[in-house]
Amino acid sequence: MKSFLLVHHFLIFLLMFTLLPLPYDYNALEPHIDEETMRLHHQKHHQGYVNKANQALEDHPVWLEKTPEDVLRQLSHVPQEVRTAVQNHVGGVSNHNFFWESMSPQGGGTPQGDLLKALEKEFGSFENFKKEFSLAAASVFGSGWAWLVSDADKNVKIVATSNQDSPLSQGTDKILLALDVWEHAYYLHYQNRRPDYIEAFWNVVNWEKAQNRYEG
Ligand code: MN3
Repeated sequence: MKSFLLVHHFLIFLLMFTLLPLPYDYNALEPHIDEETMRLHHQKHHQGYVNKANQALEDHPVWLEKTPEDVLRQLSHVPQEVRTAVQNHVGGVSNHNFFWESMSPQGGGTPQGDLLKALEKEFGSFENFKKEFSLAAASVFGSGWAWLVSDADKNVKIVATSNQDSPLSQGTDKILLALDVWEHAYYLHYQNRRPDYIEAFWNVVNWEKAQNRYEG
């Protein structure tokens, strides 16, 4: 009986979302994204979403067995009494996971290969894609996200979402890039100048990761 209880508690412990470590140091994206913003954003904001996502699903452990991405893809099947909390907080967990990986200290430049061809086909040129993505990110009213996604036929598309809504809940096949345009993502360094922050993102954007996702 005692060992059963121990095993039970151990399993409960494992059935939780966790805060993934950043794939680089907090100061690695300086001067484009400053260390203090990165630290607060990851340790306080992202951690907060992890905690609240676990709370929201504590009475529905079957959903904690899934990845945050699978939960969001199946959002319409989440029990209704926790669906909004899951949309917000599991969304916050997953969206930030994509965001950290969308940046790299070795980032910037242009994509290559099939992804570059797909962007040129859809937007005419890479420069025009950048312009349209920046405009979509700058135009999000209030808090939200800009995304580069691809569908099952490998067509690329720019999407904007509000709050912590994920394109995965809207039938998107793959997320290639995520840009957080909540004020907490830039206010300490850029204050109200969201367009300057968006411009800085292009200096650290992780095209290698986006290409791997697109081709994978
Ligand atoms: Mn954020």
